[in-house]
Amino acid sequence: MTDSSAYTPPKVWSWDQPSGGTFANINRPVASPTHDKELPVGRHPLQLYSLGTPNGVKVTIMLEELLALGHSGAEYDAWFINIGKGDQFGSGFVDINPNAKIPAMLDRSGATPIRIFESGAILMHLAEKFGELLPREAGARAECLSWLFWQMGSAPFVGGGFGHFYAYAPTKIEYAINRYAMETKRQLDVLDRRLAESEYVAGDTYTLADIAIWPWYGIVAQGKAYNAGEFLNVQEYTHLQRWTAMIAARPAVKRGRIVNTSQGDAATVLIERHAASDFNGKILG
Ligand SMILES: N[C@@H](CCC(=O)N[C@@H](CS)C(=O)NCC(=O)O)C(=O)O
Repeated sequence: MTDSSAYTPPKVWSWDQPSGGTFANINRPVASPTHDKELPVGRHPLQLYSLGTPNGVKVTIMLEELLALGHSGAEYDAWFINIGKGDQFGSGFVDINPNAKIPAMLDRSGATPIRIFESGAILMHLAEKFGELLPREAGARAECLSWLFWQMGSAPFVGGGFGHFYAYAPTKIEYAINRYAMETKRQLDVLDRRLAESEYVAGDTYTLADIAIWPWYGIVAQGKAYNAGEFLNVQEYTHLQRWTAMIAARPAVKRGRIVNTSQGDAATVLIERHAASDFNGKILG
């Protein structure tokens, strides 16, 4: 790494050094697959290729909620994609997500398999397929989708911005940490104000907006992201705290949040999920 205060960008950027920091080994400026690898396919209509990160957990919570609502067509196989080892760059994965990031899904319930990538698109696909968790009335639907797209556009400032510079970057850069801490706190305030006036994010019912937002902002509010609870003073967002605890208590959320996780006590993680019985014996916190 060069001293950032002395850095003058060259005329044309080139990839001649690792960027440094956690995850530097998987960062590349190209999108092609790195190796041939077919994806496994299980017996259920929905095949999920993912990891238990906030973006991955959105989808497993959604699926567990749909199953809890009685939709057996939402049965799924959740395969573990180890992004630290580059599984997302295998040819089979890139075939279903040209952006090479988890989560990606294959809906094999029809005559022709449908690929879906981007967690927000997956949530919408599932909501529309089963007629759940996305209101039909125009105003309520617009509110719900507005919050879904707010989450999709905002969270990269938290993860790729604040989380990267506060927790993962090889050096602590005050300018970058200040910039992204300010934006992260602004976003937490957006949610706190909304949740002061509304029980759930999109109104008085639980929707896919809560499912999209909780794995990011609920986890930040619990102080479990980037070890930054104190730094961001998350306890000051009292309405966000109320909502975070309420969503965390849902049985489907407790199940969905452990799918495709591998780190921690064996009783608290579920590396792959292929049947409801896979949760038997797990401690769901
Ligand atoms: N906008 C995408 C973001 C997906 C994303 O950033 N996935 C991360 C994990 S949370 C990933 O796969 N990273 C691996 C990589 O960048 O190579 C979505 O919501 O689906």
